[in-house]
Amino acid sequence: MTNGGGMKPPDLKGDGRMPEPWTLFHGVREFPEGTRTAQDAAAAIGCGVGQIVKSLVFVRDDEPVLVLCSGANTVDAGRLGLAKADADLVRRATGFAIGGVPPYGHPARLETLVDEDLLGHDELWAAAGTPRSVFPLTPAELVERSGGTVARVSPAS
Ligand code: 5CA
Repeated sequence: MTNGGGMKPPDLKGDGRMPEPWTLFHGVREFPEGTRTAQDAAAAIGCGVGQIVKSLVFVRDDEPVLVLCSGANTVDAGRLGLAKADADLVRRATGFAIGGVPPYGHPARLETLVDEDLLGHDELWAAAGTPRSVFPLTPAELVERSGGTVARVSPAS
């Protein structure tokens, strides 16, 4: 993992050291055919697209905001006051490139919103840092490890 932009590393273990990715993501599965998009990931895993966690970076007041969105949903950026980040900011804010951004394990803590619809599944799958790797976790684990706030992120129906 990189630590660009002079940001402080996370202190998940309380000793100021950077956690290694393999201590953060358990049960990682690699798919040579690729898991770059939520649809690709669901097809490879054989799960519903709604079980895929999209890790999307936006900007609000010049600060990055991470939205952990169900693969079945789109983010209502306008209602949330968010603008989409470009690929450079995604990399600087998370340490990872688009298509492999994990929901936590970033070089600095990000304001994070968790799509409430993700809580309706027993098992979720998220990117493990590359466009070919994913790992399973429960909604409770996602909320706890990301430190995110559960919210409605998609347009009101
Ligand atoms: N590995 C999959 C499933 S976990 C994954 O990472 N999906 S994702 O949705 O979290 O990441 C892909 C998202 O990156 C796209 O939905 C899109 O919102 C965003 N994206 C794709 N290209 C760009 C780009 N050029 N600039 C900014 N964001 C982009």
